[in-house]
Amino acid sequence: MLIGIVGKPNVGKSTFFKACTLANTEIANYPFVTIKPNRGIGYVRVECADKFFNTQCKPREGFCIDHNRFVPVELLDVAGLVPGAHEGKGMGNQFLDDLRQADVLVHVIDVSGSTNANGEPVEPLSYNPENDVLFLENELNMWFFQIFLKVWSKFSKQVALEHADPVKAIVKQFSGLNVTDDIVKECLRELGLSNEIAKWSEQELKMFASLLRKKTKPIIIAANKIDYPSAEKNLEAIREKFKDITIIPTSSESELALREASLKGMIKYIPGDSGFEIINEDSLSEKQKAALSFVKEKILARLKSTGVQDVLNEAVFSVLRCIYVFPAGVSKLADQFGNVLPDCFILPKNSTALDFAYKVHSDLGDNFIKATDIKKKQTVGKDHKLKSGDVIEIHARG
Ligand SMILES: Nc1nc2c(ncn2[C@@H]2O[C@H](COP(=O)(O)OP(=O)(O)OP(=O)(O)O)[C@@H](O)[C@H]2O)c(=O)[nH]1
Ligand SMILES: [Mg+2]
Repeated sequence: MLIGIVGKPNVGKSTFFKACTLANTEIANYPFVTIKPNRGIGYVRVECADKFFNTQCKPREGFCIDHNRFVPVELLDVAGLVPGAHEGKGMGNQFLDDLRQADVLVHVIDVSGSTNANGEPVEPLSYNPENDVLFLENELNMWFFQIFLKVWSKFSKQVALEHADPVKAIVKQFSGLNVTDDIVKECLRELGLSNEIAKWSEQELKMFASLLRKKTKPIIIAANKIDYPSAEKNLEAIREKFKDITIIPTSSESELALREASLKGMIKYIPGDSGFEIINEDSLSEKQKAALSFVKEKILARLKSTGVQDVLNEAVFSVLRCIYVFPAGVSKLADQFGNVLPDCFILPKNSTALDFAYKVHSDLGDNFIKATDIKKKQTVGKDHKLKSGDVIEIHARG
């Protein structure tokens, strides 16, 4: 699972990334601070199966606090995009190539309207962040279009010459973009495009590239800097305008402050929670106390969370509709080293027991006999569709 973090410069992409990963990341109030992409591990938060079994898990990756399991996902924070990036403006869009493998994109916008189109600081509320939603989609679509355009003429003629299946040929040619048979078929059907791809006009290719982008790189919006006094006005307007996009208000700076305070042992904070506890009041400076009380009153009391954890969760479980499943045995929940529920896997929507077996180990998939739903103590077959929170044992030959 790779989550790309995109947006114009200076909106808080690196702050969002750092809040999720606690990686050493450069943050500053001017455009193009990030040039080389930052790659790191963040976590989605799910209810751990150890709650159901009334036990305490021991994750091999990630961690678990009070039955809240944090399952790793990969994050990529890239340089800012400006309008015209596909023509080389700003940093251009070459760096987007790092996002080819992304499953979903978090578009960070500055909902306080205090950064202009180029990411330069301006008066709060003086810039309309609606523009950013539109321009970013356009830049991403143009990025895809150019990838296609570069090879299309030669490629489409070759497909015609060899009487190849155009769907399979497209999937193979653009495999680096996470394209699947089903997605290509859906695009052709929805756009009413013919299988004779060499005959498509440039306009048709553009439409195809845009729809494929939308399906392979869906977007969720992090409406960041919601801590600015009147940012909520902009949030409402944007929600009204873009009803089909998930938009979550975030204060990445607040999340970062909470995570760092928690790491230093000053507070107990479970990422995504609506509150925190101060562990040692005396260890806090006046400035730290003021910052924490700001977060508590202005963000957590009003919005119920800083939004950062919600964005990762929504991206994976609502936008992509992925599920999470734990492998275990009927007779014991631990692996051979005694680690209870050591793994939790994120799987694509509609995954079956057989898909899960392959995810755990290809041998288990190849030699699959049956599976057991351990919570229900029920035997299930290879086509059984799994759901989030399932705990599954695979029975295989050999
Ligand atoms: N008030 C407020 N400021 C924020 C928030 N998130 C980030 N900032 C500030 O916004 C500025 C830009 O943050 P960065 O994380 O460097 O932004 P970026 O999008 O990575 O910028 P580039 O790398 O230049 O594209 C910094 O001054 C941050 O402290 C937030 O939630 N609230
Ligand atoms: Mg940055």
